[in-house]
Amino acid sequence: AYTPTPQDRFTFGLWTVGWQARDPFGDATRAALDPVETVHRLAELGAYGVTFHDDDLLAVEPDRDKAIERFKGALAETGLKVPMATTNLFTHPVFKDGAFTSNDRDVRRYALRKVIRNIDLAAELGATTYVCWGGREGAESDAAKDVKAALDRFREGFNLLTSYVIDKGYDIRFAIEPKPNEPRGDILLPTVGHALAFISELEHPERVGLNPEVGHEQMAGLNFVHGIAQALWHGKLFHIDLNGQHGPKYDQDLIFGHGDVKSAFFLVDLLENEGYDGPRHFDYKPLRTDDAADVWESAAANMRTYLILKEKSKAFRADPEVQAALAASRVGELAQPTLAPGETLEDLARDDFDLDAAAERGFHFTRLNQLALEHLLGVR
Ligand code: GLT
Ligand code: MN
Ligand code: MN
Repeated sequence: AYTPTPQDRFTFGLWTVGWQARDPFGDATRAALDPVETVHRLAELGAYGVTFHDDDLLAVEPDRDKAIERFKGALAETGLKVPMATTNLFTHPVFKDGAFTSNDRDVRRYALRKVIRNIDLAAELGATTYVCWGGREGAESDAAKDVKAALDRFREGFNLLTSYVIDKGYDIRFAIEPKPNEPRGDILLPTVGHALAFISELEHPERVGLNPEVGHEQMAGLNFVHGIAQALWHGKLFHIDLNGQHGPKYDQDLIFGHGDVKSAFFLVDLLENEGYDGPRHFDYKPLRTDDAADVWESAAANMRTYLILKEKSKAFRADPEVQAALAASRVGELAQPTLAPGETLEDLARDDFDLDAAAERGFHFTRLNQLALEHLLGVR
């Protein structure tokens, strides 16, 4: 029942299973993975697709043309899709002060060229989402970055890129991935909310949405489920990075569900019931302590956990006690407009409202919360 199939639309970045586990304090604990092997392994595990940074393709074959040819071969052999691609604008030392918002204009121009080259490949491979994670777009000192100018340059970058895909006739939309900090002390467009506001200032806002990541909002102490609900409300959930995180600390990129599992449950519940139809993309890192074989177990664990939570969500929604509890908590009443059709503010004055009685009414949220927990713990 928890065996994934391509219909589940699970996707993985090459850089996830391919992470060699270098961290700021230690060397790699695993060998480089051949993207061709990754494609085959993911297909065997039941994934739908694979995503990549331009540089990920070069993990074992430095010649770009040859690397692309080998990658295409693996895709053709397995039927794996490429729904999304992105650019590495953070590893090379040239990006130490960012890419689109580097103080160095030459770097900004190089970054745009690098993105455009990979957009052409993304379009060729059929990707419809292009993710932009502003890895090093930020600062450690408020004196070092003119934030208003940086946002101007960020906007200039997105305006140029959206015009480019429109001119080329590419069926590609951009998805901004917010993150509050790491590797920079502070990163621009740090949360879902900041990114949503930024998008409304663009020339082609309809071409730009979000790729929120579970851990990135949770690093900032924010409620990821609420962030996703608002992104959906704005029609901006173009893509999603699923993983796990234990609250505000460094970016853990744990397996999906291996962080805040209750939040993961309500996230799956939201995605499955509120019409998100994009890929379920895992952006996690296999533990540094895992060996080469464990990596594939960890990839499978992401999908299995998602499918378990999906089943839990169905059982939760179908449970008559949950339905009664939802009604008792008047959750559905919030969908009712506050004024009836035709009513005006003047009609409010005529309300027959018993202030004391309303103040006394409880919402019974404890019961709901406990029911959710019991479903999650498998005792219902
Ligand atoms: C990097 C980052 C991720 C982003 C990737 C896209 S790169 O691994 O930690 O959150 O989604 O650039
Ligand atoms: Mn992350
Ligand atoms: Mn991510």
